Amino acid sequence: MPPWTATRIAEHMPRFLCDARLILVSNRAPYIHRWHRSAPSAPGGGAPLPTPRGDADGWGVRRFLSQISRPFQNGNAIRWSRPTGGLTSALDPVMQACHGTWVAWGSGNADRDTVDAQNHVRVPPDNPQYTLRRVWLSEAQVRGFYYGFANSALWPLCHLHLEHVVFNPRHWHYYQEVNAHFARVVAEECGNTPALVWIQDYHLALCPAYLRRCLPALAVMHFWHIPWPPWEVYRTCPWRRELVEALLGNDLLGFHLEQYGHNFLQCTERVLGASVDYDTGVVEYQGRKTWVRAFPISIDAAWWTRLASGRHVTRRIARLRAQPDHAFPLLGLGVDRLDYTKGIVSRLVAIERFLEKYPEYQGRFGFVQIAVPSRTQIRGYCQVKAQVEALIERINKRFGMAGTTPIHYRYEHLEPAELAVYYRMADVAMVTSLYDGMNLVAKEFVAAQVERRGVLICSEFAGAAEELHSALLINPYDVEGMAEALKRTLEMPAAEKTRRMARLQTHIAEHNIYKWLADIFAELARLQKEPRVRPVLRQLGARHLEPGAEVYWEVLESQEAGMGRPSAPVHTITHGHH
Ligand code: GDG
Repeated sequence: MPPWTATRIAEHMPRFLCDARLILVSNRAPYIHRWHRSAPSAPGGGAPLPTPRGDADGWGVRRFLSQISRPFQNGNAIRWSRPTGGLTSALDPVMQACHGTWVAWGSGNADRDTVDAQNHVRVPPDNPQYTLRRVWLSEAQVRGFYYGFANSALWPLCHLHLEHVVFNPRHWHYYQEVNAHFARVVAEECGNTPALVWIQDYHLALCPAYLRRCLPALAVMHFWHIPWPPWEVYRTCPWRRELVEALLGNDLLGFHLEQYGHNFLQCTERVLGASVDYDTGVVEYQGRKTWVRAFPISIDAAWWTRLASGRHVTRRIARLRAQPDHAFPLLGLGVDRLDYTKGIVSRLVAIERFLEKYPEYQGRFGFVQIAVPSRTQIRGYCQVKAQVEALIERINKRFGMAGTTPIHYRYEHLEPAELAVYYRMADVAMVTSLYDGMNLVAKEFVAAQVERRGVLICSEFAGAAEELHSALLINPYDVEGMAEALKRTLEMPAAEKTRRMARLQTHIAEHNIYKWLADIFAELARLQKEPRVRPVLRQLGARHLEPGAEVYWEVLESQEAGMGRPSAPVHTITHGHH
């Protein structure tokens, strides 16, 4: 079967949904409007702004000309932008195809100026296809809900970093309040028409329960983008009962790995005494069933390969290579949000050990660390930034020579085209997460390796390691082992590098983000056929079909014919996280 593409998935969505509307719910929005200081040629006029960097990649910021009542104020203009996170760009074509509604926080300073009375704005702004419903949060809510409970309690808890966990009742209060607010908005959007609600991530754990209370018959599913911790860690949470109980408001709950799903099932059993069938991945609680499944997320691999193959990228590589900071015969790369879970400190310590142990590489091996500013209002993030920067200074002092230093540090947000330059140019990429749900950077590096010269070093504690078998897997707690892996990589014969990279590329070309979507919707279709499934979920498709027709579509048919891998129920422990 040819790989899944945006077009193919878009063609299938309406068939799957029949006349039910897809309502996607996430904290981050797919489009953001901001005021920009500019000198407009004529108010409301369409004179193009200079093309911003990266515009050619579909990521640029363009002037927003339609649907706004006040496009200019005191020489300011509203522009819109698209965050490029894998998730928003993958789900956008799906929403465009099925014309659903996306509910998300309006965080841009011009977001309120661009919505109608129902807080709706049609997007994409230059070719409206679906509705974005913006949710407004106060500053106190953002602090308590986003920086507080979501990122100071749930994030470190799920990543096993108990030293960073803050359980603060005020944060919890705001988390409940914001989740209830999201649920109210979603319920309003559902109205009386058939809908499928799809919630994203750990910011909205309570949303399914709140929704279930007001709309008991609604079909609700959820994807959890980070790990789910084992019971021994999860039990430290004062609200352990409320969280799992709320997530059982979902009909289908997806994780990246079977292990995370297994942990979740165990927590429902221990906290709630729910009845769990580990073989089928079904948990039953208070007369309702939730199906827990593993769907490893991926990237739009073809998009990254195209981007990295562009002439702009080739020219930029040549220019960068001419600079002393990038002129090393061997170049390593790290790309991360500056987050303590990504193991940047361990990675730098390993590089230091490598240069110390193998002095012949001093002056021959350089490393580019791209660190994207992230959650800078949280103490743990400031601490890790200080550690990373102190370590880089130390390494550069120790091993710098002849006007160059081994570590080149960029603390900034780059455009995807610039990321593609680094991905393609690097001889080795180091993904050293201490724990990571999946890690999309590992997959993007593979997709952008046009010449197949580079090697991926990947932490065995990143979800990506379960799929990327031809990477060099390392333990980020083992500094000596990482230093040795780096040496092995740099000395690996070219043929072996190409062979390994080709295998990785074949894998991600097939297991791309669109296959992830197809697998999730195929599983929903499969559940609708389950005799034990409650009628509510079944009616999503069945209600709208011709009598006798079945909710079959291509993925399901091919999987049943043994051509595809059906998504496995969560029942075995295959991943060695601890
Ligand atoms: C969470 C889970 C899971 C990075 N620097 C820039 C930039 N990026 C983009 C990358 C990549 C994304 O950010 C990072 O994704 P990761 O998966 O590596 O990590 P998290 O942000 O922690 O994501 C993770 C993911 O959710 C999806 O489920 O894989 O395990 O932790 O796409 O390209 N993008 C731009 N400029 C940068 O400088 N534009």
